[in-house]
Amino acid sequence: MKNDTFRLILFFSIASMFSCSSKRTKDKHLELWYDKPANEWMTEALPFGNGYMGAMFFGGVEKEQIQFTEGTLWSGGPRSNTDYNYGNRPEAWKNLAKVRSLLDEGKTNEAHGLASRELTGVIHKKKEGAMFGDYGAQQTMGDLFVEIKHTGTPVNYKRELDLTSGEGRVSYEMDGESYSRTYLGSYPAKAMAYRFESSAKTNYSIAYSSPHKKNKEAFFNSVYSFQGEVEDNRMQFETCLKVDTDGDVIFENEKINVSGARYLNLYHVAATDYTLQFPEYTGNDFLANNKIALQKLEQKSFDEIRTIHQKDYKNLFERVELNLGENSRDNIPADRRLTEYANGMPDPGLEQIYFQYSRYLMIAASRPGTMPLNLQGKWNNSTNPPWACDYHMNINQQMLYWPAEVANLDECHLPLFDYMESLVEPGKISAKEFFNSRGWIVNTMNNPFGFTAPGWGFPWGFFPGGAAWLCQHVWEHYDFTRDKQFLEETGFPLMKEAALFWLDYLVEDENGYLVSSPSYSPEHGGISLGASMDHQIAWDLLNNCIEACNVLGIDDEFKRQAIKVRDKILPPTIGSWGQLQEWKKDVDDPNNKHRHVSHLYALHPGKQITTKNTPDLSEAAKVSLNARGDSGTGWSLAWKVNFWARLKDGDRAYKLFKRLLRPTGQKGTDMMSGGGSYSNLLCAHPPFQLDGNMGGCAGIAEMLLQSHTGTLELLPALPTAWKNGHVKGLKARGGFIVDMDWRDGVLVWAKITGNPGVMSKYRLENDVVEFEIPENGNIIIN
Ligand code: FUC
Repeated sequence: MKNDTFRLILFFSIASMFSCSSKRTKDKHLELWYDKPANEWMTEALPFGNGYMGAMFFGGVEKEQIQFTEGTLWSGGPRSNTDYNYGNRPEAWKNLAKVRSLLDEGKTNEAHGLASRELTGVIHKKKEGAMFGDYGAQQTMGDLFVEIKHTGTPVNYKRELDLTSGEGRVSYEMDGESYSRTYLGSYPAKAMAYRFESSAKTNYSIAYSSPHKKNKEAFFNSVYSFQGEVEDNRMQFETCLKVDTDGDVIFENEKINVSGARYLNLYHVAATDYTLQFPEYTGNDFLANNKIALQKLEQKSFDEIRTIHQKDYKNLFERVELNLGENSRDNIPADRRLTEYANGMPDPGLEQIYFQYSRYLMIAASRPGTMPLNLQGKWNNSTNPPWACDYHMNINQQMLYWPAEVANLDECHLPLFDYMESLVEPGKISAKEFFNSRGWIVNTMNNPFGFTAPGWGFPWGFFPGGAAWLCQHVWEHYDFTRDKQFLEETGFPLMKEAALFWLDYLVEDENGYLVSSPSYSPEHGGISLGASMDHQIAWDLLNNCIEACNVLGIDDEFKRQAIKVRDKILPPTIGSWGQLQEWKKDVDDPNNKHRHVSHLYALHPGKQITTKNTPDLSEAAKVSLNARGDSGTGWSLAWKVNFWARLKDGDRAYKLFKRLLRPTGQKGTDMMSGGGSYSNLLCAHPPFQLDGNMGGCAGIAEMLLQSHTGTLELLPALPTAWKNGHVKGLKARGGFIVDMDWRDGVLVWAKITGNPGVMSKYRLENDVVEFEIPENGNIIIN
């Protein structure tokens, strides 16, 4: 960067004098609504949650179904089988040298055979057909069915999710009477709350249906309680419903019958005996937990509970506003909007709903003290869900949290860090058993019971880079929040311990570079000596460790070592057809369309490749991306949105984003190349996976604001379609908050808020401007 392109400016402006956004009113149209009940759980029902529990409501007129679960409810683990060994294969490392030498000799098939036999994790299946054995799977807790005893034809039916207040609703009229329902998940109350209202006195019948064994069922003092257990590991749980109504209540034949009610409030809690604590993962006093939650609800009205919920929700949700253009289609049901959008109808309102929906879902499912988001967030209706509804570390888990910082929800990131901390102890054992190395690892598939070993199938399961990739999240959390205490106490210890593995694992090749052997570019291309993704992840982790040492002023010896190793890692390489090589060997196939694009990690979410600092590598990334094409599963499309945004091609990113919004049904989609959105706007891998929603949200932010180079890049990849717009509250690395207005594709106003005295740079097109945050806490650009 030439010096003359810098200007040091200090702004002491009065924000409101220039603020275009001050005239703005809050967006009222953040609502997904439908004119009919849902038939299908996955594609139509609407999600809500309180962080701990996730639920979906269908909105049936005569019978409401509320499917729910609690994040800790799992089968498998140490209590399911005395042989459960966290996946580890004792002393598997004794085969490592042989696998490496076979790879050195080019005997790939033999290396694959040996690694498949010896470097894979172990699960035990007690039953034929038990897909995940003692690895287990996330479990639905069951369904609540509420029969509304009326007959007739509903008119003015509406089923909606209101993102501005964080609640779901159903309303209709029948025979001249009006009926309405409200659903919310309250994090402060640790409860879900449902309200049924009607102008006529109404009778209801409420039943809970559980796929799990019942130990005890009772109805006492208006509280229904069901205690049960998961069959294979005897994990205990309880779910309770507290009934509050102006009608009469009796409990008979396992049903709560309510008669003559104008209102019926149901307060719903659930807990298990699980604790996130290696090695037993048990001991939570779930009965006491539920009792306390119910006691806290005791003195409160539904409206009070609702007010507390909305305050908590809005405190997070309202931090970010996004306006991408005219929102004139909010009078149309979301399923129709989606179809018409795919048929070419511009709908910036739907695009902004998509962005805010992800933020809504994160607030609903990932709050301090809860389990982290899993593949389906906290929404799972099965005892045998796809991929166990687990924590997948070769793209999915990380993507789930991509929007956390930039979309101004950094508290929602914390459950991931608690989970990571719980993986260190088992992950160290796995590192020792499989690789005889220091440090902690995780591989592709992870459960809540410390399964940190490679998966039990080599091609998809071997990915020791998982922990290092997760560590990018703790570094980013620091970089966005500048919370040094977090870095010192939580972030750096995790990062350093993960780095130790790489210091031991990388081996020197014939040219003196450090390479990863054996390695597997996630789920693609076979066993290899030198998958680029491993090198890029290790580089990123060591680079962040070095920065962390500088920030904290500690650990000089480790820092020296980290620098030495980082600078010897085989760098990203350009291959024979101009592509970025996926492996050390130049063997990429230009016709390959695989959904994983792992070798572009350095471009996103990493920062080793940038358009400005490494233009040739960035061109090569473009070549690779063009070859892979514009199709993909849900998360694959979302990743491509982010890649193209980093390549500063807003129109291409937007094209991919539109594909992510392509309507798709439960059937007629292809498992491995599908992608798109169901009518409830949940992302279709297919089937439903939440990662695509979150990746898409992060991709939108990435088009509007980037900060990975240390410079705040304002509107770096604005698509032509988003001609005029406004965003408030996006976060940038360095602890900044950015608001922007643009007209005809050009920034007309921006405000950067930060701590007084903090200096940084912003880039607007080709101009780079240095700034220092003045006393009033912000600078205005116009
Ligand atoms: C990875 C991906 C699959 C799927 C699974 C949950 O293994 O390769 O496409 O998303 O995670």
